[in-house]
Amino acid sequence: MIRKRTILITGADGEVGHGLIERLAALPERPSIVALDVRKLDRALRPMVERLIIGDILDTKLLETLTTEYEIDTIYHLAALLSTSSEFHPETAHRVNVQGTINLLKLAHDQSQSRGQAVKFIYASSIAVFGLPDVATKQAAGMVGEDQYLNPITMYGCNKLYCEHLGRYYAQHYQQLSATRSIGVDFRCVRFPGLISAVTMPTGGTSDYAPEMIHAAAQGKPYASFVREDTTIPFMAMPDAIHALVTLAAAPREALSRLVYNVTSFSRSAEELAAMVQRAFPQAEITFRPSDARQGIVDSWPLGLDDSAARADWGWRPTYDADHAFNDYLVPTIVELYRGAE
Ligand code: AKB
Repeated sequence: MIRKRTILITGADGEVGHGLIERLAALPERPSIVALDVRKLDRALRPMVERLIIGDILDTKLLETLTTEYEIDTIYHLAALLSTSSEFHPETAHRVNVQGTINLLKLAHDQSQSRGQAVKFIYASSIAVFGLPDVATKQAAGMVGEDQYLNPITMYGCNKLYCEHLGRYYAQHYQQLSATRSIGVDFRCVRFPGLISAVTMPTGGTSDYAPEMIHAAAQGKPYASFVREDTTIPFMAMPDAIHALVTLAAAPREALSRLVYNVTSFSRSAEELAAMVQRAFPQAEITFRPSDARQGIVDSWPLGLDDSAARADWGWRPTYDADHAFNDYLVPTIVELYRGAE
């Protein structure tokens, strides 16, 4: 049987999955996409994919069936339980975030053997892999490089950091003692900052105060931020996150000096974000009611990321700085979104 060459996207109905499907479906060559998610895919995206599978990345039978039907040349592995949700269900998070990733790395390996070519494995990691011990250290550290402060304090952060190592293991050492060496998992990973989409809302993250603030204002709802005014972490507008994934996937392997890259766009405090939201929506009611637990998590994440390796190796540049993101992407798109909902 001739198998159809395809791209597999896990977590396809999540925030990043939405933007990625739209971006890939708009390419002139219109690649075949198999979308996998535990939820139904947004109706608007369904015509853009070859096949939608409602299923679990822990279901190895399902994954095996996929490999017999399709020649998967690229996997975008986006499915995960985010940081706040993972703290409520740490063992479940470990299963989904770690065992789910191993299942997909194994699938990538098996596919590479059957097609005789490496399979690209694009992995979405996070600033949650970092763990700064206190706010004074965070202030002093400033922009953090890929190999610094890797002491995550959340299950999600531990899972992401370990999966980065698993990616390296499957890419470079898997089956190192067997007679036939693995052809290859071409593992490539970006560490995202907090992401802000104008068209979807995150669920269960700890950087969610930024998107929640702006979406609430656009709907005329009051918003109480769960972090302090001075809380600062890096952010990125969703189109730049998609741009990072597809640019890294397209980069020639020999240009990549690392497997894991920081990417970032702008760092702003919660108070600065609130001021930007208020300028766009003067009626916005934003207050600050920090929660100790979630505050502690964001305080352990860096103020900013050093993404110079991504810039040097594969030409990474965000399109949106903070003003451009607010004025030309977030505000106009969100206004349109909720106008449609009236
Ligand atoms: C979260 O808050 O858990 C995510 C992330 C920073 O990875 N948005």
